[in-house]
Amino acid sequence: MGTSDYTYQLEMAKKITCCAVAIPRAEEAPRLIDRAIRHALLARKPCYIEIPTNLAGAVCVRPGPIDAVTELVTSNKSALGAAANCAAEYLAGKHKAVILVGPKLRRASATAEKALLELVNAMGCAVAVQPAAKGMFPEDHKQFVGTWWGQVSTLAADSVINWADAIICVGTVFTDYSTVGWKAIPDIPLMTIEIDHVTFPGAHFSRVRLAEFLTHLASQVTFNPTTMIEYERLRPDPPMVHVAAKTDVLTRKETSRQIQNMLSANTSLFVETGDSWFNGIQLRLPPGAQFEIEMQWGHIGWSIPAAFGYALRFPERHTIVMVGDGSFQVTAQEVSQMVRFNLPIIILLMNNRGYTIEVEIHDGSYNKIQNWNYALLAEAFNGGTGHAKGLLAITAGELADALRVAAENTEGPTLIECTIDQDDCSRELITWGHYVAAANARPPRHHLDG
Ligand SMILES: Cc1ncc(C[n+]2csc(CCOP(=O)(O)OP(=O)(O)O)c2C)c(N)n1
Ligand SMILES: [Mg+2]
Repeated sequence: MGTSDYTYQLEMAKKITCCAVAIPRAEEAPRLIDRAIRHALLARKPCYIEIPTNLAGAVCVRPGPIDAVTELVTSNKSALGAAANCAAEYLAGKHKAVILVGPKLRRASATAEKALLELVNAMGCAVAVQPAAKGMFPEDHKQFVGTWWGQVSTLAADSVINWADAIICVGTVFTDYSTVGWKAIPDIPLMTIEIDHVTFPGAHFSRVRLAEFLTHLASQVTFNPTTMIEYERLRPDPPMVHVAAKTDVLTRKETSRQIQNMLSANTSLFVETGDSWFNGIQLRLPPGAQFEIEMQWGHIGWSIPAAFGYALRFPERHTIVMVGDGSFQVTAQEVSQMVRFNLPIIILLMNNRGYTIEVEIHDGSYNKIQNWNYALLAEAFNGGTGHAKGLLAITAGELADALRVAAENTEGPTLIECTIDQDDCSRELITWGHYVAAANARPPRHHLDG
């Protein structure tokens, strides 16, 4: 550090993007920029292009046709056919097939969700989603059986997944978070459809694109509703929802009840790491509603800038963020950008005075944080010209009033601080936290290579 080495940022970007390039000379610009953009389009992930200020205006050679950059990669035909044959073998003799949808489904291609629906309708079996894939399969579909998240599953999805004799995994990601501390891992042989390959017990096929494979499979599978018939017996009754009186002190459950009533086809809901994950996963998404969650790393502070970028791209959608006080403090200044661009994002800040999720995983004094006056802070960003509103809700009635104010504020963000008791957290968070804590406390593995 502190030397005149200007490659640090490129080296850092290489670790967190699918392709990172730095343009050293103008004549290399077309080749390197094309390469980075091609990678980004294919992987549907960010790339990094570094252009020195004194090169940005330079003339470069003329780039070729853009098709070379944008053309899609299709499956290798013989690999696709062979994988389909293997799928028929895998499903032969199985009676209790289910489909498990993971977050890579949407990353695979723009047509992947539609292709999945074709397969689901052709198979007639139960369909569960992983938590990070919530919203990638319509929750009003008759074959939707909930979020499979081991002990903290919704709608009893675990009862049917644990009973299955074949699981078709589509874009799944198994981590300590999605498996509840490595507890919820299917223990039967799986068929795994990834973005560009398919794997079976004993066979692997490269260059088979996910959406193409799903469509192909849809044309050859046999309809078998066994897992749905069983699920209809297991499907839990709708929960009895208690409606708080206006003067009742606000609780987590009452906040969720009011948020549930706000959701529409036009809502895009962002849920941040913390109890907001669990509160968000429990909500029922109406058709058309979008759900965004970052469960790969769970880095706190993600939701505020992510919602800002999203609202710029989709101004017609109604963006709502559920975020905890601790996470909000990491990137609070990005509210300033929402104010600057007049984005009517609603931020529901759950103030339970600390890092509650961490209390359940590993408690200590570091889980306490300085309390802020969040409503005042949001309005501080106005600086005389902005239209942000900051409101505090201590009772159920105050939250309802604040949501009405938020709906009318179309010129800027509205932050509603929902004050809840420090111990008011979801049962699911506590259960999940205990298992993840146990997994994280395993003795370290000793590496032979030292
Ligand atoms: C960048 C980063 N730093 C630290 C953590 C560890 N961490 C996970 S959740 C969390 C606290 C979340 O607190 P809050 O947003 O208030 O949510 P709550 O659980 O209280 O609802 C922390 C510190 C992390 N995941 N990412
Ligand atoms: Mg908190």
